[in-house]
Amino acid sequence: MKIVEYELRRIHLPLVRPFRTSFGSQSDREVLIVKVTTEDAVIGWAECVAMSSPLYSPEYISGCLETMREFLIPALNRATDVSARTVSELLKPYLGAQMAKAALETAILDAELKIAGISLATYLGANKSKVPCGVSVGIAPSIEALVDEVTSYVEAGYKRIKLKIEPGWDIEPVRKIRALFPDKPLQVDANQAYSRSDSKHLKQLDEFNLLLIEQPLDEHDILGHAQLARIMTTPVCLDESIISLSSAQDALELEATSVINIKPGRVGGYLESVKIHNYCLERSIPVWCGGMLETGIGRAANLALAALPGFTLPGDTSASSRFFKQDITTPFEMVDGYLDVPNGVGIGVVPDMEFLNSITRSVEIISNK
Ligand code: NPG
Repeated sequence: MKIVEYELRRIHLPLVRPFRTSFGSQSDREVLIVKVTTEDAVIGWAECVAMSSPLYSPEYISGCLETMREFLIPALNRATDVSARTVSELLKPYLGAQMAKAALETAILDAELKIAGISLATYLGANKSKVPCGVSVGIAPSIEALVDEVTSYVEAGYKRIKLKIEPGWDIEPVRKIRALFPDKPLQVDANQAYSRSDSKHLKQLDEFNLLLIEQPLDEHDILGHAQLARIMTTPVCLDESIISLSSAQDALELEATSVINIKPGRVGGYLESVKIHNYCLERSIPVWCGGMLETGIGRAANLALAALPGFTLPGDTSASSRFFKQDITTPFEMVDGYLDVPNGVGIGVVPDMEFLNSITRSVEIISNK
């Protein structure tokens, strides 16, 4: 396949409410949308999940744009034939850049699957037509505000609640929510906010029957996570530390994690995600699909992945309305706590161009003619 044009578009979407994590608060989402056009004028779409600033990952939108423009797209353009399966090998000389690489691979995959006439879900190996929805709840201004927010999600039908935690916002909010919803699947996410010396403090979370504690320590502290996992009964789940299949294999072997959050952007794409999924499935390690406040473009592709058999825990696959008043695609609406997996060709959705243009801040075209 030949790609004749890459379009890199920055858009800005307001969030329905501010989203606060241990690394910062955001009230809007800037997104980099990638569009590829093949020589036969087939279009593929993808979303780069990097944030505006390097707070969650070293990658950030301006950096991804530069990496794509200066290195990744020229490398793809030098190849005579490009297919999604060859993208990671072609881009291997350029280190890191998982989010940028994932977006390019996914856009190419979307175009390729449109040509082949199959859906991403089928291609990846999905065995479900709908997936249960979890919701990620930010750090709230007060326990009362948290209770209100969580209650609204429980009433809306969410099957699992994830509470963001940080030092000073952990045991008490979790105690309160657990007391109100004794049977609700509940988990916490620290986004690296603790250190090894907090292990006794974190162990107090064991009394709340949590599904898991996500990324309590620094992303590089695999040993610390293994030590913590030994003393806690709550399963430790890694997110930021898992950037590839091999990092997942190492963390599992070292018993630093017993559950894995798979985020396609963080690991370099959907194909690498399937490899991690397959490795975990063979070993009965549960996995779930993380979220990065995706628009409908990224959400559609995540739903396809979350429909694979090893995704046995609800993911951060929430309805479009969790974050956005208006999505750039037909919104994903939750029915009885589930979202349908798109079954159209490719990722199964396309943006509403009028709305997309209205929220576009810049467009850059890189052609290969
Ligand atoms: O549902 O899309 C969603 C958000 C889920 O909490 C969520 N994502 O650490 O997993 C995370 C967190 C995140 C959000 C990370 C934005 C980075 C950026």
